[in-house]
Amino acid sequence: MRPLIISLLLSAGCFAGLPDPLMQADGTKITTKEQWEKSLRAETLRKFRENIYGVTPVGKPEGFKAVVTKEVPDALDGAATVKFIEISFNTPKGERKIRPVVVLPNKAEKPTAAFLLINNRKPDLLDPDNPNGFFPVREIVARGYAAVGFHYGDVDVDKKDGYQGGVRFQYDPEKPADDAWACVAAWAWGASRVLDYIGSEPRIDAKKVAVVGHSRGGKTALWAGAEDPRFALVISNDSGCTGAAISRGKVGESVKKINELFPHWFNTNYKKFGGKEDELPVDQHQLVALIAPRHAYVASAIEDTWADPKSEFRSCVEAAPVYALYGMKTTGTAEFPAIGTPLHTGQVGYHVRAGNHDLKLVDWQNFMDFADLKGFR
Ligand code: GTR
Repeated sequence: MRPLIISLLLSAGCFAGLPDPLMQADGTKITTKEQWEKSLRAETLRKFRENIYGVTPVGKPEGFKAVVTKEVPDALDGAATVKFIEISFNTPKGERKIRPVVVLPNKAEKPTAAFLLINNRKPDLLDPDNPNGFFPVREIVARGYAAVGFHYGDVDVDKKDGYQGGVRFQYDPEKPADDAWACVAAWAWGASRVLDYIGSEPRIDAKKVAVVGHSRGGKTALWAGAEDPRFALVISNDSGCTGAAISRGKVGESVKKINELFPHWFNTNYKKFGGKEDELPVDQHQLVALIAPRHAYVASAIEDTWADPKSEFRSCVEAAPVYALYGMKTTGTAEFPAIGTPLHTGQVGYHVRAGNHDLKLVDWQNFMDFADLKGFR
């Protein structure tokens, strides 16, 4: 007979040893949402800040202004109004600007829900006159939603040696502290600033904003949702390592690899955990849990083995105990679904599609189906 502990580990599969999202430092488990909200949620968030994404030093900045620089009332053959916005604010080292594009459905009779895309690819994907599946504004507007997008490069520079060109440098010293915010946290902070502007846009219902990101943008969307409870829905597409995918037992990209390839995305403390995932005080299912009781959505592509679809799905399953405190389920099943069979019945949606690493129209159609079902429209 195997010793009990080994049997338990084997029966739990390769995700054995995950931190229990309900466990407190004193070794007892919480049982109510009040306990989660009063202390354990903050403690979990603190661990993610300290060990992975970093501590963000500022909220809505001084001198925050948002102006419409151009407005096209009859864009997309009359289906939409497009507004080009310039957000500006002061930092200890000068001004910075974020320039979102806002596409509003003309047929709407009341303020609509919106999808806010963190664009980590070419800026021209945000151009409403450039039809593309990464930011399919025509389709979003046709379904009665507003589409808002901003380029992450407005906030921070996605380069190993880009520190001095980004917003972090405008607030932080020459050499950032080991737990200081890194790029992902800075981009997430930028998404919150765009949400600040959305609060003043009369044609959008700011209580119904979904933050969306793909890949590094998907990691950013999750962190934005964890840090900013104003996001009602948090959507991560193919976010993989240090996004939705659980790090323990993950295949494809590892903590070690991501820190080597992209040291600027996460803080210095995170570098200690390369090859030592078991020593991380948290794992990524707890990031999904930080979004509770709000809606979350994780999407994967079956050929994207670098991101690891099964580990992405697993975080939705392992976040379930926190959603259960609210009487809610996440995906409602621990069984990995078939391609093209989205799981949309719970508070956390999931789908895996055919093909490789990308954000496509079919992903968006699923996000909008989910939002429709959850009363965003
Ligand atoms: C990959 C990287 C991933 C992912 C992606 C992207 O090469 O290893 O973590 O974020 O890039 O952002 O496109």
